[in-house]
Amino acid sequence: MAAPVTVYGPMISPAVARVAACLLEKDVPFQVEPVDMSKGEHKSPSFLKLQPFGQVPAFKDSLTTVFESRAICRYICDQYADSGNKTLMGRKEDGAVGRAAIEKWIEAEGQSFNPPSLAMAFQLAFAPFMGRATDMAVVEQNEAKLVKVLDVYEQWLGENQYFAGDEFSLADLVHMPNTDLLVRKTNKAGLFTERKNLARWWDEVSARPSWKKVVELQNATADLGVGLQVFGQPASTDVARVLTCLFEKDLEFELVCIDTFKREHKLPEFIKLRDPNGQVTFKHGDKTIVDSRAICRYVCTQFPEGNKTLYGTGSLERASIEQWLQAEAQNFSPPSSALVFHLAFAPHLNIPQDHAVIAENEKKLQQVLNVYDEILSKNEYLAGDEFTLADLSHLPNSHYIVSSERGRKLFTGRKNVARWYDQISKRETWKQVVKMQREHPGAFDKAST
Ligand SMILES: N[C@@H](CCC(=O)N[C@@H](CS)C(=O)NCC(=O)O)C(=O)O
Repeated sequence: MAAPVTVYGPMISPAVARVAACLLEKDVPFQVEPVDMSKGEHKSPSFLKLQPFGQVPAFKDSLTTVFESRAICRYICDQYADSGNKTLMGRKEDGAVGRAAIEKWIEAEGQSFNPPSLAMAFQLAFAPFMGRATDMAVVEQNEAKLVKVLDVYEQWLGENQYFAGDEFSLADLVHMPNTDLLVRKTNKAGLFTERKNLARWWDEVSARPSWKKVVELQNATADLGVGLQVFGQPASTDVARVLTCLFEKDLEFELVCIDTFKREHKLPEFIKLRDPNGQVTFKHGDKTIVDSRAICRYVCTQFPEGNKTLYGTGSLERASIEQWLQAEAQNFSPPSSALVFHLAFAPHLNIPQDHAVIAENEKKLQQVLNVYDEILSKNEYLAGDEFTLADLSHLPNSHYIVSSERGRKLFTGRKNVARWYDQISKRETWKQVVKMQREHPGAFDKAST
């Protein structure tokens, strides 16, 4: 038997994962030769001898070298026919008809499924890690194409357990890497999980030991980090709150910029006037949390490193922080969110300012800030002499309010509040968020176009 087998490329590449999954199904031992794509190793003369287009994966055993992930999989099935899963490429007794039943879906995957699903996975899962902005227009165009393909799949999988009939085959396997990326690394899982038959199929195929091992190998090389993801626009106050907390905790994360401003009628939701969940989604591995303050609490309790006093160290401190976090959410946020919208956003969006709403909420916020001023005359920060989540939580709305002259007076007119805001807004972590807001202007961007 030909051995040893080498697969060249990073495991997080879906095409590399496809080959690894096939080798695992076929029980063929292999080694992975890392190719550092960030250093352009896939374009080096030695790699081009294995893969003339300079793409991963490449494959080598003692008999030959092969490139193109699907061609590699077919070769593995033929060359290692007697090993592992012997029906991956059909049963011998089913002959050409059985093979054709598999081949047609491998082609459908390569021609119809792969282009849009890979484009989406690239934009949503890879681009942020490469320091590139997600191009939502590309995502939308490809989603429209993918939906049509998935509608066909949904119907087919309603009548067939697997793509080629009753047995798991290479036809299923080739679809798995891109599906896995979209389900686990983006907010587009619903494309699969909300289609009954596709969801059933995905549950079954992704539970196979071979695929679990691929995921394990991907996690071990951790190419896409530990799996902290924030979905939303930094310009959103909820997103800004979460980003500041992640920076304070010195955590690496992936930001997936979702364009929540697309439909203008949804704009008021942006500042959370009605939507209790706000505009941010946070993922940590399999966990998903949607409330910005709940996310901050989770991050602080889950990750002890970074700013260690952000959420207090004892129960008394924690209680004190909690009472101000509640005050922010219950008393400060409603009037300040209304003012953020009418004072900071409406002028940029050519929406008429509602002066009655401004006056009403200004009055409410004045009362809240009077209490704050009193407290801040005794304490440096809201919960004592240390900057905590309680202060942090106030930053996003305060920032937008002080950006207007009328709003600024609410802060500068109160000596202790002014001193406090000046201090907390100078934190490096917050400056980083403001910089991100400038780079991803969101609604402000739409307003200027
Ligand atoms: N059709 C090829 C596609 C391989 C491919 O797109 N590889 C990507 C990584 S997933 C790559 O190497 N991209 C770098 C480049 O094209 O320069 C296959 O299935 O092997």
